[in-house]
Amino acid sequence: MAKIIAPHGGELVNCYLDSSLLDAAKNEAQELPSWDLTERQLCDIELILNGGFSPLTGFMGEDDYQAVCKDLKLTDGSVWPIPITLDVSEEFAEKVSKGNGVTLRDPEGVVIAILDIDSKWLADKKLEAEQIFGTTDELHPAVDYLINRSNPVYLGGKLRGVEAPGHYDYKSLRDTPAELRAKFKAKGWTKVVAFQTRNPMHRAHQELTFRAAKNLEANLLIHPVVGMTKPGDIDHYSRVRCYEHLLEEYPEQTTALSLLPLAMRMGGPREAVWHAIIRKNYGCTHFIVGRDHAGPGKDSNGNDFYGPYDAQELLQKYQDEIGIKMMPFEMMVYVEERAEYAPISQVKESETMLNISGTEFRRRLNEGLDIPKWFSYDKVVEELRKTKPARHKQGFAVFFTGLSGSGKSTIANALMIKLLEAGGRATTLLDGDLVRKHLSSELTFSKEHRDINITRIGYVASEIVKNRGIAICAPIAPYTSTRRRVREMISNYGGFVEVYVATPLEECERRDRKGLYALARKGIIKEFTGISDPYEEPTNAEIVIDTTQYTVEEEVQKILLKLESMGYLK
Ligand code: PPS
Repeated sequence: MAKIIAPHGGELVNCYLDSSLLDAAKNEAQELPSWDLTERQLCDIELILNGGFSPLTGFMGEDDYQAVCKDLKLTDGSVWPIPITLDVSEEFAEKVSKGNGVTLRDPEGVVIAILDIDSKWLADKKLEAEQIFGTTDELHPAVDYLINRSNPVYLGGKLRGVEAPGHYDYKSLRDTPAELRAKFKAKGWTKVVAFQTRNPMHRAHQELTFRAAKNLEANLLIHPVVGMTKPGDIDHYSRVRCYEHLLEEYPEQTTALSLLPLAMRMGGPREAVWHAIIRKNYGCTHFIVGRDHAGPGKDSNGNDFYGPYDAQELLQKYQDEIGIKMMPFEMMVYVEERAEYAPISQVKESETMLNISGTEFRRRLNEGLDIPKWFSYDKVVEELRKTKPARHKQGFAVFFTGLSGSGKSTIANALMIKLLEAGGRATTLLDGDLVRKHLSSELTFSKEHRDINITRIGYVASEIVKNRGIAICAPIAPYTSTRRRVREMISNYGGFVEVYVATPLEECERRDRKGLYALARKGIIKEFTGISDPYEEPTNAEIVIDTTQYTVEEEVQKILLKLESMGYLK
């Protein structure tokens, strides 16, 4: 039998300094080297400081990190499945060493904590990806983050918390573990089952959470992640409005909503174990784990990264040690004849099962199609329609990539004219040369600077798309991982169409409109794409254009028809 600890019992870490030590620490912080926390580090530190990640008392040192990677355990033997490390640049790492303190600040410069370094090492990221996520495939969002975005050096050590990361949104719905435990105690909730989600909740979710709570005779905590989720997910503002509507569907006094500032890794089985530990820290006794918990989607070969029940199996193994009981759940489907939901295994062969997949639901929203009442609640659908209007009302980006002189700018300009003729949305062209002049004039053509340049373009384009305009981008963008990051940044807000202008190098060089290839061949221009610098050809572009075969007008038509078929033009 699993040992269930009382929801308001169990040791919680609190890394915040006592008020008597605060002033001295704030003075000390001004003298120490400073590191600006990334979005993910800010999520992690909030949960370390407030005890959500108990028993961690800081960012992991190398020994704990190795133990976690190999055995899902900290060196003290407690179960811990995900590395919580502070990744910093090599340049910063050179300035600090074991025994030093580092001031950790939020993006506005507010001092959050002091890290007392007791470990510093160069990460073996490929190995970490393999050990933690079971793959080095960069289509896994956490592997992509690890390999392409996180910094190379890890710092470990205890934290002295100065101030909790600030939030202006939904303050009344944000609880620390201690606050949530106190709330449970005040309400007399001794048995609490938690539900983790990063998506809007519909009737099936209401049914399964309600059933789980009812069967256990437990109270229910809806505990959605509002830190970082999977790129492309619905933003948390819209989701929280949906959850608030959903709360009305449960019996009074039985269910609570609280927001969790976690940065998910989409790590499937290991992530499920992590989620369970966190919920235990937040005072829950039971944790619901369904099919493909925290699944990252498909790999480069189109296969799922993890088996549908791998997460349940792994948590099953560790639940007793953690001190929380897993509630595995089956998929709930709507049974037409009974006009009610039922677990899939309880549906008879003669009955009709109805279900709308996440993909189908998004398609219907995108196309402004009907969403049946049995699937969701009117108020929830209304919220989501406001956030995700039909595609022809959303913004989109057309992102050209290709060698210098491949014809990107010519086609991009012609496309812009056609879109301006059609009207309806504000349209901006972010051409490679123009961006270099107005946004990136200080940058060179090194890999690092090219990445910064493309990320800037992606950022501007994502703002345009967020505001439902059209952004046409035409840089060389030679690196796959940077193009992927731009796609992610923009797909969060609207459409993204990548157009690979695949004019062969020989042809670009033959045309040499700007005379740059000649200079590059002579070595006068260094790091020239295609000559002395790489161009990684896109393999998943929506459109591939061959300018040696078709006219500009024909290419533009191809793009317009693609946009139309995707639903962005009406
Ligand atoms: S990148 O890699 O995407 O940041 O490059 P991008 O900003 O699009 O390049 C803009 C134009 O800079 C000219 N140029 C070079 N291109 C490639 N490599 C080197 N070293 C270089 N130096 C200058 C080139 O004309 C690019 O314009 P396009 O329109 O692509 O010809």
